Amino acid sequence: MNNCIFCKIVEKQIPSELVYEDELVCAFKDINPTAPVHILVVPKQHIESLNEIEDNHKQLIGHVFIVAKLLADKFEIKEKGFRIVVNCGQDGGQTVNHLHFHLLGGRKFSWPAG
Ligand code: DGP
Repeated sequence: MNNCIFCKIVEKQIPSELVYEDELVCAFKDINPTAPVHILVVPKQHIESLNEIEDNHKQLIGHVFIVAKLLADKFEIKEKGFRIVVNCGQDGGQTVNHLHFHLLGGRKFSWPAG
């Protein structure tokens, strides 16, 4: 946790392009965007991954999706559509071990995921 890059962003020890913040989450632009809109919605609490969520995180996780929807509206991707991605673990492609939700939009995505 001490060396967690997202904890440092949450605590403003390192800069980010912050687009939203409240008592539970913050959201900032991904440093390596893969779509015209690529925002990370991040719980302030350090949770390593989706594997570590518990019953007492239900409100927090629900809140993340409400914030993501608000940001989709703010960044004008709500009407055409968007994607929310959570990478979990090695095979899931997770590279930062602090739970985060990718909000992606502004282009058409393919399926299945690569
Ligand atoms: P994931 O692969 O799902 O763990 O995604 C991690 C994302 O975090 C990746 O798209 C790049 C982004 N990222 C990594 N370090 C930083 C950083 O220091 N600042 C910002 N804004 N994004 C970062």
